[in-house]
Amino acid sequence: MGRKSKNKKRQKNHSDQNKQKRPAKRQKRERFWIEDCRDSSLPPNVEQASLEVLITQCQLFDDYRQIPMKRKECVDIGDDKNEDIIPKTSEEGAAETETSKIVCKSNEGADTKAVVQETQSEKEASEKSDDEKAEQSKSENETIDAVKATSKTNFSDAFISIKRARSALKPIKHIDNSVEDFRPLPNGDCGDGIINPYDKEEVPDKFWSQRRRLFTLFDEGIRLDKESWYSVTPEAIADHISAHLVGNREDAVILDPFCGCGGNAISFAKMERVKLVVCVDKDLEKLKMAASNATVYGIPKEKMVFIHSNAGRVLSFYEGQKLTSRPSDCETKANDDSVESFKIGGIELLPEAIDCIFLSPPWGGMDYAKVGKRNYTLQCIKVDGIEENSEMDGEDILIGAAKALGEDAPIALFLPKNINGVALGKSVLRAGYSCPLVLEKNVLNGKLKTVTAYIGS
Ligand code: MGP
Repeated sequence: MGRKSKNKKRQKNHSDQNKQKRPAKRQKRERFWIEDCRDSSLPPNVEQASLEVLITQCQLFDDYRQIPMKRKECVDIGDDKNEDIIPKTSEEGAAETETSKIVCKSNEGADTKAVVQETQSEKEASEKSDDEKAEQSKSENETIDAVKATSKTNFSDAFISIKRARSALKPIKHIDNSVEDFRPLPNGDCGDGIINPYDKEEVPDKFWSQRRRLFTLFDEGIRLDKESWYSVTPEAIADHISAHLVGNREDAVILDPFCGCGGNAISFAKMERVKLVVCVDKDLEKLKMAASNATVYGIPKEKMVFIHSNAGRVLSFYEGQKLTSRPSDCETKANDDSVESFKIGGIELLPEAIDCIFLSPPWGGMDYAKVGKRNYTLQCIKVDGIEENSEMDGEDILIGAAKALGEDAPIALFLPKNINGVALGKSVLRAGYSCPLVLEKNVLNGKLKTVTAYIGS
């Protein structure tokens, strides 16, 4: 073999190796709280002020460069249940965690505390001498006493234990490097030759090139405003969340208090077993776009209702899944408006009962990542309050949703990948829940995109 062909072969091997390494490199860069936090266990007998966070993972795939999809009839998106929301057995846990020091930092301003625990695998614990065991139990008891002493109703010192379900331990699948590693061509051309027609300040090329990821039927007339271009949930993720939240419920009524241009609401409405999606937004133009987008997807008119109001206000009208009050003036009524015969109006259109709530609040624009890779909390979310000129944060909204639904009814909360699970766990406790909080990593084409918190059942 000549030197030239040897060199060529070496170059080819090198580029093949690089190709194989690329996904691993990318994963290394993406170390958010959810990736870095370790499993932990609650000290025994700490019942008060404790919550388990169970980390799961869904791996989804799409090909946003593809030829536009054809209009489909309204189809049931099926029983895409999270396959294994099962905590690890102690054996699996032992294999994973061994002796580990767990440092879960919560970001609660001046209250910021590190919850430091020593955990031991059961196997190691059984091998310990009696003295060591006594010493360990003494220190555990001291920790428990310390927690009990400092525990307040605001749960700032609550123990939040972290466990990973089997799905979260599965390696990230990389089925098609050409999709995962695809970078848009200049001017947002995603390979189909169509360049970004918008002002790049309004719609950056990155979002234009991903338009068919947001809505597979984008080319059939989907309408988005500036904010929605960066905040709509990609359809593959939206469909997965819908199936998970609705589960086996028949004739489900879903409340979506931050409907925006309708990505998630349409996904819920596509499900046959969903009876009604109640879409709320404070921006009437967004609601009209959502209704128009629902038409593109062929959603029957009776399956979606569009309500011009704000999230906190609408939640305050429900208690234990039932509508309890409705101000008589109905001042938010939007002139019996309608788009393509979908009903658009005010709070007079609220149904008497709801089953589940899906919360996808604004995260603070594209700057949500600036707080760092593990410091996003519900307090970072700011939305309009119930009263005029007042403000609520994400935790207030969660508390409002929990009250609106009552005991253990299901809420899904759509969050950024830099959410801190310990701080979120404390918010969930403050909202009155004590069941495990499921934090699902939404991995799309091998990349962690978003996190969905499922609370209640
Ligand atoms: P992204 O910031 O574009 O992350 O948001 P990505 O694609 O990982 O970009 P990179 O630059 O980090 O590589 C990812 C997804 O989060 C979007 O597709 C939206 O679905 C969702 N999202 C983003 N924002 C800013 C919001 C928001 O404010 N509210 C809601 N509900 N969802 C958002």
